[in-house]
Amino acid sequence: MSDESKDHGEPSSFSSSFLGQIKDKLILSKEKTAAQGRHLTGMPDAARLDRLPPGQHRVDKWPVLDLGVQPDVPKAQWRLTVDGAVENPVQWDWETFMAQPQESFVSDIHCVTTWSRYDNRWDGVAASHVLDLVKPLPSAKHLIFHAYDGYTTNVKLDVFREANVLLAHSWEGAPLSREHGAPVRVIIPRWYFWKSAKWIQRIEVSEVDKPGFWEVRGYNNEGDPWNEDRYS
Ligand SMILES: Nc1nc2c(c(=O)[nH]1)N[C@H]1C(S)=C(S)[C@@H](COP(=O)(O)O)O[C@H]1N2
Ligand SMILES: [Mo]
Repeated sequence: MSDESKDHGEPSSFSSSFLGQIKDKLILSKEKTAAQGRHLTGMPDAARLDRLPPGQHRVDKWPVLDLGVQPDVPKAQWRLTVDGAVENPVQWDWETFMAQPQESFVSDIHCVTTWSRYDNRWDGVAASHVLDLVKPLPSAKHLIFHAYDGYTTNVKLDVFREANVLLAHSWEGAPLSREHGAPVRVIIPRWYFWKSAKWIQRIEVSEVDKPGFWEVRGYNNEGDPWNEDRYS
């Protein structure tokens, strides 16, 4: 930098303010990286510097996307099975599910079809609580969600274990509507929304990966909006 200021014959005040600008840029980019790193461990979306992932636009209304079937699953008939490569498989009815510790999170939705919706408040049971109970075998690395409409989607076990992943029964303080996945859906805020299965019926813990409905039809096997993991 001192060479540069000499070459241009600028007074040292130019040099130091130029340095200052570079420093600010460096700090800003490091802060961004740190913000995104913190996000991985559950930093609220609202605290991010860059909140809109690349290629996304913001919407206020919550769109509905599914395969054209919106199953009607009364709470009395609803069951959730968590099984596969676990020590303690469980099957919960509605009362047992609601008797688990309840958590509340606010997170953004990012759909691969390019809409994002900020600040959604979810209530439900934390994924980490479910995993603590069923105890996946050390060899288990994958999860496959099975839904009442026949939909499936897969994630890595470690993604499901993250702090703000939820089996949600409520949105904005009211029970989920049927079209959005009642009585219970998965919410994985850090991934594109196709990974968040509506009308959840079974969570299969697995040693092998099993790509789901969209994953075998050209969608990415991962789904990180910040990495634009859209299509494979
Ligand atoms: N059971 C089930 N879950 C599903 C889907 C589906 O078709 N069936 N679609 C996925 C896709 S592609 C998206 S974008 C979101 C849409 O959720 P929403 O309708 O509540 O916005 O649900 C995901 N989960
Ligand atoms: Mo989607």
